[in-house]
Amino acid sequence: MNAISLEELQLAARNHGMPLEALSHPITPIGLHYLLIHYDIPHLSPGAWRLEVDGEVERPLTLSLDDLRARPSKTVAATMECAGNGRVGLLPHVDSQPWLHEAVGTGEWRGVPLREVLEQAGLRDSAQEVLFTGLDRGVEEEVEQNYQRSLPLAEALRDEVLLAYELNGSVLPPQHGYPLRLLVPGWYGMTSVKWLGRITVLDRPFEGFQMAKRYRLQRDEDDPGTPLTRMAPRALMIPPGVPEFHSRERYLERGGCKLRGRAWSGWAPIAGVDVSVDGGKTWAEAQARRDIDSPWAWCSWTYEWDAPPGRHELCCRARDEAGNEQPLDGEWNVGGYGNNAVHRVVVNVS
Ligand SMILES: Nc1nc2c(c(=O)[nH]1)N[C@H]1C(S)=C(S)[C@@H](COP(=O)(O)O)O[C@H]1N2
Ligand SMILES: [Mo]
Repeated sequence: MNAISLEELQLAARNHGMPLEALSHPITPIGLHYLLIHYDIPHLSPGAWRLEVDGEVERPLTLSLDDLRARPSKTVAATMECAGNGRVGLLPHVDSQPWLHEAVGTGEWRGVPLREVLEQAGLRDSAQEVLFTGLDRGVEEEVEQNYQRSLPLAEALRDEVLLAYELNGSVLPPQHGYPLRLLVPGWYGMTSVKWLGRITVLDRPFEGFQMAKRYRLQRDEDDPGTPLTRMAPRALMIPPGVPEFHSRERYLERGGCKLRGRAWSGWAPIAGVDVSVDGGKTWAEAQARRDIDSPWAWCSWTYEWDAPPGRHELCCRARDEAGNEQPLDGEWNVGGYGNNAVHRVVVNVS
């Protein structure tokens, strides 16, 4: 494993992951869902806050939180994962938020369908993309900026794309975007802009920092690369047994052990999950089951293992109905994105 710097530790202490034992919850409890915050969490007062909708629209809108809450709402259970999940597994080391596997969570998000707000504003024929501006501000590569991301119009108009003001039945917490965030189910988390202040309909693709410089798969610094969009398939395992405090290696007794975990893909439903109990030499199919009534949420899987004494490396691997499968090893790229190499857990059986 490669060493991380003090700067990376600083990021990791602010942006925590979901402890993998929390995979036992179908809906991740608030506080266990991972966090990724580029700058500071803005402190926004609900009375003064407004959402502006402008750009290529017939009728620009200014909406308060009460205006949004008064509209018909929709609830969507969706799994969200950071595009940098798995980054530390890539070599040479990529200097950024040092995720292992835990930058994921599933929320029950409630809000207003984005499409209905865009329809109220009236899209002009020139509309091509929708730009989302967060009210958080910071500096990256000497560029001072608000966090901004755009979506092609067709994606923005999908039924399940929400302007969310609730998570798991509670008011959206400050760290998850209070008072309002975008939710784009199926896509990596960077798309779901928090602390929304403005939605601007554009007549051309947005070329801002988080589109042009970040969240792209680049072979090297000169490669413009391709943008990250949907989540690649991934299965994770609840580490069985008990952990050793320092190394986090697992300890359990010989005999029947039910391995459990969850799997998701933003491209298509999960087609199957395979498990290896010998470090990836041989594989057998796990029982995968959709236990949340939402195509955007992860499914659960189980595998009956008769654990023999010794030290073993357990692995799990997901495939989806679009034919995507997790690789054994990740592919290095400049930003350290999209590494969905199989999850490996070392256990000591006595
Ligand atoms: N305004 C704003 N939105 C943001 C971010 C941010 O830093 N600022 N981080 C993005 C990234 S990279 C991810 S992975 C998700 C994380 O959402 P969560 O912290 O609610 O899990 O939020 C996205 N939306
Ligand atoms: Mo992210």
